[in-house]
Amino acid sequence: MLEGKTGLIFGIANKRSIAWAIAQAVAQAGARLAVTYQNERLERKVRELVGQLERPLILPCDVTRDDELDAVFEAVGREFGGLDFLVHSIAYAPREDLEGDFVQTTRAGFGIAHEVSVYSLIGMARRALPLMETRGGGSIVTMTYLGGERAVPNYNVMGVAKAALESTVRYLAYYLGPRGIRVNAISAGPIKTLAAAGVSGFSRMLGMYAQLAPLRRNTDPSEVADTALFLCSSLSRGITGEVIHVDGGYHIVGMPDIDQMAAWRDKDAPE
Ligand code: 0WD
Repeated sequence: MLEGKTGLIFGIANKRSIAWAIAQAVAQAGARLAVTYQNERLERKVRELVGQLERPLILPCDVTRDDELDAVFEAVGREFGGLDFLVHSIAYAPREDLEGDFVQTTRAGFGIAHEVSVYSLIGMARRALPLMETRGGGSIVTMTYLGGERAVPNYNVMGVAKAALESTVRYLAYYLGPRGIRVNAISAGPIKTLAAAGVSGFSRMLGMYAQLAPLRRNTDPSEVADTALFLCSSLSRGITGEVIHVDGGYHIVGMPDIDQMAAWRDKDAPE
């Protein structure tokens, strides 16, 4: 599906990262990849993982640094001569802003959550634009969560950032569409990763999802990766500005089945 295509993936921290599942799926489909790691702390792990792929380009990038973003896109332009797809799988908020009373959200926490998790997508899209135009268009995919549409306990400022991210997807799609570039988001159900560990009560959340989602199980990273593959490929050529939920259908449930809830409470409610 992606034979002869090139992609750039941000957000691999370790083997559990959603970005790593996506990297494997798109590489399997034939794409050549550039990936980034946030800092030296993560470099070794990312090199080990990504070394399994075919001739990867591995570059440092803290997305709060314009010079590092510039260097990544310059290297990709030099090596690949263009870019067909970009995956943004990055988010951050200070831990103290991911629990407790939302009204206590700090100015600094609000700012950093939006800078890292939202503005970074705009900065990447701007730099990707000329590289994608040389290919006659491209596809940009980012990762979001239901906490951007509904209030979810403890997700707090990250939910506000995800709402901004989803709006950013629509604005980017609107402005980049005439240049042949599509921009979409995947709204994934909870998956146990490093970032998820920062959300207070995450394990209980996994239990809830498995009980309440119509598919009655948690989201597997490979399901998210296959959707990303679809969005990066020409199979999705008519789709832009969209948020696709890959969450076992959890987001469509208006009310849980009361009998099932009672059985769950009696038997196997999560700790
Ligand atoms: O349940 C989940 N895991 C879900 C995650 C459900 C729905 C959506 N998502 C989203 C996240 O919000 C994020 O946008 O998926 C995306 C990827 O998250 P992930 O795969 O769950 O988490 P992880 O493996 O930790 O990758 C995110 C990485 C960071 O990891 P840590 O945990 O070290 O903060 O984003 C990177 C970093 O490697 N990152 C940065 N990269 C460059 N510059 C920066 C930065 N400033 N900050 C964080």
